[in-house]
Order: sequence, then structure tokens, then C-alpha cells
Amino acid sequence: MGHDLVIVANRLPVDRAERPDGTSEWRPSPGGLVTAIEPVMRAENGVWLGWPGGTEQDLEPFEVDGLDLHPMSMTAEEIEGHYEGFSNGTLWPLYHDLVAKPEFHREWWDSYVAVNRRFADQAAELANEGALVWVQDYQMQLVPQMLRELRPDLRIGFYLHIPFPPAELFQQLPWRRQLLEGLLGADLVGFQLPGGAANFVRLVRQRVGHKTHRDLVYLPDGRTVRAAAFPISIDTQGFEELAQTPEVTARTKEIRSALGDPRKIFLGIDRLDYTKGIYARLRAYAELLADDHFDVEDAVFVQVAVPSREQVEEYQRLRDETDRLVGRINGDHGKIGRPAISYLHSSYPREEMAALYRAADIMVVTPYRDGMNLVAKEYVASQYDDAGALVLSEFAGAADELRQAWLVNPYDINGMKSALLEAYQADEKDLVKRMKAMRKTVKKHDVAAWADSFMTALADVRDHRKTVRPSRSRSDG
Ligand code: GDG
Repeated sequence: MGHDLVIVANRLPVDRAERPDGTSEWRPSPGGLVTAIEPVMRAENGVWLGWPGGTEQDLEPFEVDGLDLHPMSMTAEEIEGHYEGFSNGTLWPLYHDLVAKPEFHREWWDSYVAVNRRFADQAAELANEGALVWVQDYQMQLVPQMLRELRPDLRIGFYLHIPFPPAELFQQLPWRRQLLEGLLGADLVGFQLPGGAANFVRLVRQRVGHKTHRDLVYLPDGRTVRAAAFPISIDTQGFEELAQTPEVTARTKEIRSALGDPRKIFLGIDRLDYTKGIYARLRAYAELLADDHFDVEDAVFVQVAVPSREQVEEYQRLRDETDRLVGRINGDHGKIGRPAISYLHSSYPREEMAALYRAADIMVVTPYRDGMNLVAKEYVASQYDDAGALVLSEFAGAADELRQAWLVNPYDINGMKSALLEAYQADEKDLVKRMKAMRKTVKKHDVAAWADSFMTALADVRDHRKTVRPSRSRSDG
């Protein structure tokens, strides 16, 4: 039997975990996306198609917590070419404002095409007549068109979790036209921010030559594609509840006391990625110590750097640089039992993340470019007592909504120093006022609202096509 809803993503929402007896099992990987999509998946007889990680071949479909999962195997060559190569060595830096230099290799591209084709073929097999297919993110940009060719009956949505760059940058891609046409296979292309959608529509007009009007693209075959913003969010209530559990509350106290109960705790939690601006923020912090605005008895900076893409060279370099910087700052400013920076290169369970959020007085989120940044929203959701401060980069998508944060330009070290200091010195009234406003925003715009608005818009695009432009649907099928 087929499915009425197919989610196509690079990764399945599960990880392989070892049991104590040496055997292994699949565990759901915590994440907003699965929380958001899960209720729809259950209601619509959905299946999630994706790579489970690793190189195991010929995996069988399986269920985790009642969700149907369809694993796609990847060979070592595909991981190197499609995932580490074209997705993370070409697209990721290019779409993030060239924070690192993208590499263009034809063999990476070939691998990207081949993997996208395999995912599209499989989705075409799993989808029922007229089913809805929702394709996720930059690793899968060719899937909509490939799938449309195989199955014109499907409703296809695409969502990009990272920024979509301006034409000036996108143009560098030798395969720019193929990628645009790949995305145009969808009925609805969703972006984090209106700017990304506008960049896309402009490129389609200039590079592919299709007619466009506002957020609509008119294809020669009579189809209409809509490009619009759907800022992603988190399971706000879930986070707030988790933050209030006795376990998390007890752990929060433990963390503060293990850090020596300083007056203020600064916190950064990021995947160790060069887009996240970890280096610049730690430098700014170190300068505040050097300038004697406060010392290691007053404050500590906890930086969690979650291991990420460790096979990619640029990430290995970043790790070395960060290690060196933390070592130098602690060497210069630390005292026995009082490091300036408490640096953790590790990933943690959700409960520990919540306890860290609760323990932090000042959350520091300073990416050079970020599609949204969920960590900023999770911090806000955890502050059920309206305490705490958020220092947030203007270049994170979240800055569009969280206007009451201390907004910073991460390229401006002096500006960041001032913002960190202001947040450190802010009086309670100011803090509460800002946090209340931000909490209102993340409560209203949670991940369920996000999924809902995308689904509704996807249904509407098709209606629009049928009702508004009937004369142009001649080769439609
Ligand atoms: C991409 C875009 C966009 C992190 N470490 C641990 C852990 N996490 C969780 C966080 C948060 C998520 O991972 C990270 O999301 P971010 O949004 O902060 O950043 P990216 O990973 O770069 O995500 C981004 C996002 O997609 C969604 O569209 O917002 O702009 O780059 O939820 O809590 N969770 C656990 N342990 C960890 O160690 N349990």
C-alpha cells in the first residue's frame, strides 16, 4: 500500500543507538521538524524517506514509535560526493554568504544528481495517486522536478531550511539553472524569510526567463509555482514544560553550582560550524575580561560546540582554531577552578539542553548567517519566569521576529562587546519587558503553526491553478 503523505529529507529523524548488550536500536532524534510533522504524518498515513546515516546497504522499511520510515542507503562515495561534497562543501557556504569558500567539483555535482534521482524514484513509488510530497532542504533541490516528471499527479512542496542567497552569489554556481529548475518542480517553494523567496523569484525571471508576478512564477506548461516565506519555529509548549520539570530544575541548580555560582552565566550552544560566529563572540567576551568590565569570579561563558560534519576539512580547521582560542583565553584570564570559558565539545540530551538554557542569564547567538536559529527560540521558550537576556545576530532569521533581543552585527567586535555588556548590566525591569514580548512571539508562532501554514498554502496553490488560470493548464496532467 502507498502513502498519502511522503516526507523526503536527507536524514531520517532517527539515530542508531547501541544497547548495553551490544545490539543496536533506532531512537528518534530530537528535533522540531519531526515534532511538527509527526501529527500530520499520523493523520495522513505518512512515510518519511531519508538516509539513516552510515553505509549499511539494503535496509528494510521500519517503524519507530508508530511512524513509517523508509531508509535510503548511501555508499561511501555518495556520502563523500553528495553529502560532504556538494551539499556541505559547495551549497552550504555559498548559501551562507560565502562565510567559507565554496568548492565546485563536477564529480560532486554528478553525485548530487544521482542521489536526488534515487530519492525521487523512491518517493514516486511510495506515493499514492494525488498524494502530497514534502521535500526538505538544500540536499534535495532537484527532487521536485525529477518527481514531477515521474508523477505529475502529485502535490509537491519544498522547504529550504537555510538562507537562499542573492543572485550575485547564486550566479557563481555552474549548475545554477538546473537547481532553479529542480525547485520549480514544486507547487510551493518555502523559505525562512521573504528575502529568500524574493531572491529566488528574481533569479527565476533572470536566469530561466519565466514570467513572474510578486510571489508567483508562471511556467510555460500552465503550472503556477508560489515562492513564499514560512519562518520555522519550535515546539514552544514542549520546551516550556520540559524546562519546568523537577529534574531540569534540579539539574539547573547543579550546573550553576558546578560553575561556582557566578553572578552571571553567558551561554552559547551551536553546532561547531563556521557560520555560527563562535570565534568572534568568544573574542568579544575575552576583550570584556581584558578591559576589566568584570572578571572570572563574576561571570563565566559556557560554550557548547556540538560536533558536526567532522569529515569535512573546513570543519576540522574550525575545531582546531576554536580549541586554540579557548586555550589562550583561559590561559590569559582563568584562575584555578575558574575558567573564563567552559568549553564543551559534545552533544547532550534535550533535558541537559533545557537545564543549560535555564542556567544561563545571557544567551549569545551570533551567526554570520543563519536560516532561522532555533536555539534562540528554545532559550526564550525555556524562560517561563521571564528572566534572562538574548544577544542575537541581525543575520539570523530569528532576528526578524525576536526584535526585543540585543541585536548585534557579528562582524563588529566592539558592537558585540557593548551588547554583551549591556545585557550583563541590564536591570530586571528591562529584561522582563523584553523577554515577555519575545515569549509572546514564540508562543504564537510555534512549529505547529508553521507546518499548518505551509500545508494550507500548498493546498491553495493548486486551487489557484485550477480556478484562476484554467486556460493555461493545457499540458497539465
Ligand atoms: C538548520 C539551519 C534553522 C543542537 N545541539 C544539540 C541539540 N541541538 C538542537 C537544538 C536545535 C537544533 O539542534 C539546532 O537548530 P539551529 O536552528 O540552531 O541550527 P542548525 O542545526 O544549523 O539548523 C537553521 C534550522 O535548520 C531549522 O530550519 O533554524 O538556521 O541552519 O533544535 O536544540 N539537541 C540535542 N542535543 C544537542 O547536543 N538534544
